Amino acid sequence: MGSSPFDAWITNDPEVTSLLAREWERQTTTLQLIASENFASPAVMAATGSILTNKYAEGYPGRRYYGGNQVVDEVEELARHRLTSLFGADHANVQPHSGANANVAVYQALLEPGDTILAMRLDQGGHLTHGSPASITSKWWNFVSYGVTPRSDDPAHPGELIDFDNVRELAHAHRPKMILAGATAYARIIDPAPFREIADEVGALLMFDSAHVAGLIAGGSHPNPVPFSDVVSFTTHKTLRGPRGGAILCREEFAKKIDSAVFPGQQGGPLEHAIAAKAVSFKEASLPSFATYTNQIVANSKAFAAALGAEGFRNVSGGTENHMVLLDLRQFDEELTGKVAQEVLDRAGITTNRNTIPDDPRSPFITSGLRVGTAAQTTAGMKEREFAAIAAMMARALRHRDDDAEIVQVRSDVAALCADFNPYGSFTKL
Ligand code: DSN
Repeated sequence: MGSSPFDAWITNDPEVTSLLAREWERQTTTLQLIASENFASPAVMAATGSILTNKYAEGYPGRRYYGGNQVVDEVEELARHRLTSLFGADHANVQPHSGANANVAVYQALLEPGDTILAMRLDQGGHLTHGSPASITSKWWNFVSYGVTPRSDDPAHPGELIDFDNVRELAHAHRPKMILAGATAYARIIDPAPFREIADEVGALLMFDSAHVAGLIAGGSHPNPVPFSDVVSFTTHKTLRGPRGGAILCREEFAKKIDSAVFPGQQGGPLEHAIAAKAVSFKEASLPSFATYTNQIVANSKAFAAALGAEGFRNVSGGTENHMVLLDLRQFDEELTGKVAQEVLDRAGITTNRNTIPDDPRSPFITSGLRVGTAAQTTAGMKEREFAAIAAMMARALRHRDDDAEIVQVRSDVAALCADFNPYGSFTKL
């Protein structure tokens, strides 16, 4: 069993120590292909586990409801400054505990209950907080949903791309107060320019949820939505590779409303240890090495998509331009569901998540799709060659899913690959 350098801090709690050691082992000996995950740096993890966890700091720098916040004020100011510089934004709020909190705070700040928001439908690639019937957002606001264009068998025009004619038509028909761009299962670049154009045609605000691609934007691999948007929300732990949490960027005119919606509107005391870790990650994301990293993420995804295609999987939207590949499993095997594929791959040491695909005939719990991402294993140093090998391992495990010996063999090949690409390799030697 492996051990992390943090274990020394908690040796008086063998149960938790043992659980952390097991998770350390899992993360470093199996493949992490969940598109929304990454390996945070040791510096980010150290700040997350720092003394700042002890401090109450309700309010904002210079306007706290508790004493003793001299240092915390500097921490949060540093995080805000680094973030506005990174994306060229007027104002940043770094307090949201998560992306969901950030999104709800934006709606709360800029809309009245019942106002209309035009957003991407969950089963077409949108997020729960984009008005899913299961989310509180759909109870408080009136969501109208756009989707993607129909699938086509013409490789030059594969379809399953954001349907801007549909966005424009719905915007003119429903006159939403806000148009929301951004997705959670969409493998193509989301161009903010046509969204801005449509928002201006109908006098709507434009919000861009860049949770998945914030790192790709910071690294210059994707267009920056900030100059086009009134508000940009995101999580800090996906491609941005920071601690688990959320953040909001906005134009100066909305700063006061956004801040009031986050605190006291949504949250109480901010997690200043997480904010310090966010500050660390914003600095990391501003370095030239981060641009190299995000370009490699995209190159790896393209190689992965091509290799998966060669194994018989269908790439939804015909390929990828970001950190994820969304697979339609039916072409590989009509009987194979996303649920079964995820479970088989788990047994083989390949961590993925099942996902609905556009017009999926199966339920969100079963699905016909699988979502895989390259951000985490790219952090671990993997390149195109390794992703081609992973595609072959996935196909092998899924083809032989009823053969335990074959699954054990794939798991052993996965472990051998991971041994050469441990994201915390040098760290474990401390
Ligand atoms: N659940 C996250 C994802 O995996 O995309 C988004 O919140």
